Amino acid sequence: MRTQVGIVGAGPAGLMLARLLHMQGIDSIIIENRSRDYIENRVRAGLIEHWAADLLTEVGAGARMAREGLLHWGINIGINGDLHRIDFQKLVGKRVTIYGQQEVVKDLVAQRMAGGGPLLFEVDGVSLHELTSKTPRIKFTHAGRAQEIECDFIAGCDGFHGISRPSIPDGVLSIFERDYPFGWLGILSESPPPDHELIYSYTDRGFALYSLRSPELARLYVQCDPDEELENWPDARIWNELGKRLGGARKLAQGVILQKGITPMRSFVVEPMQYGRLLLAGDSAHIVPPTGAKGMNLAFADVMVLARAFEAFYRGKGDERLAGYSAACLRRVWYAQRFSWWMTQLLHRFPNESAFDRRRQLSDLDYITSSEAAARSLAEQYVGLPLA
Ligand code: RFL
Ligand code: PHB
Repeated sequence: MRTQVGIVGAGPAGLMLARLLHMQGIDSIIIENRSRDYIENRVRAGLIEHWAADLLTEVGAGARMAREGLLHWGINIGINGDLHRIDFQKLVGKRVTIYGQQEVVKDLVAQRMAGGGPLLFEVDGVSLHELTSKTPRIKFTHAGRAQEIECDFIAGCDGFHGISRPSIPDGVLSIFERDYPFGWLGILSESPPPDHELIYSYTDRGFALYSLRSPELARLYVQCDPDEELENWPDARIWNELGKRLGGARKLAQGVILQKGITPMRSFVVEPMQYGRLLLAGDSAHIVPPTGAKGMNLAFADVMVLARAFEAFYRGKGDERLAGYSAACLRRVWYAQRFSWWMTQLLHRFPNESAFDRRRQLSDLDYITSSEAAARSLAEQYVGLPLA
């Protein structure tokens, strides 16, 4: 097989990149190691920044989001049970959209299958070759047959555990990372959420987040130990902890738990996000802790920059933009890293924290919930900075 851009991974980054390229008449082949059913049902992110929701609409994948997505013009910060609203509409005139990542994936897959170009599921043994040549290759097996794609470029959109980043020789990438001494236990529950908007709750028992997928479907998280076993969290313990961390200002309805999982928390960046003709985008190049809800949005931002660089190249404007891809992305990547780290360290309990640390967190929370300037800064970053 032969294509202009070989895309490894059919997550938000790979699917959106393929769509943007298709709209410019640039060919791509997407290969994905999981099944269609698996990627369409993997519960993950749920919050789309203002510009990213507009992007989904612009690429023609926003119709169902417009019907089923929920527009949120603010969030609530709970401080030991007292709720404070951050009003995005008043502060920055923007909103975020609640719409599950797997729904975004379904919409982009459906669009691709309806005539956007090849998308191969359940490929095996993917490996990348000749990355510094003008014809890099992807080898894999599909339906029992060995396959090879000759490309002009390879986009590594295969997430944090993919093979693209590890295909770059040792010593080329600088790695910046931080682990956090806690994780999130997340559930999807058939019950109305405690509020129509999100509640980020700081409490002496630890952090909790009350989110949703629809008015009848709650997405709830509690801070837990990073290596906690799920069996230590029977449903009754989860509900008890969620109830205590919500405090008295709202009521917590319980429901059937449809999904349960533990997410470790990590900040991670590689620089540069490219090697020869392999360009990394999304989680393959960087991970943020979920507290700032930035992961999927950052994946979209990367591929916007990447698609523009490919467009310049194929329009005969040279490879200057491709050469500058990493530098163009990293500024936004580090803004999102800083914001996600800041939200995380602000809201969680740390194992070795001192009384000073707790007072400092409370003072910071007091500041963002009482100073308009501080609230505006939070709001501006939360709804998503404009693309450069
Ligand atoms: P993905 O989504 O991981 O997609 C990578 C795809 O590549 C496939 N793959 C391979 N394919 C072929 N060959 C291989 N060798 C392959 N190895 C892997 C995988 O199967 C997969 O389909 O990466 P992408 O596209 O960069 O997208 C990133 C986002 O998925 C991620 O940043 C977000 O989910 C993070 N995140 C959130 N982001 C937000 O913007 N807002 C949120 O509210 C938010 N909440 C979250 C989150 C992530 C969470 N978890 C579970 C990690 C909440 C949670 C709990
Ligand atoms: C979610 O709804 O899954 C969600 C929302 C906000 C976050 C993280 C996750 O910060």
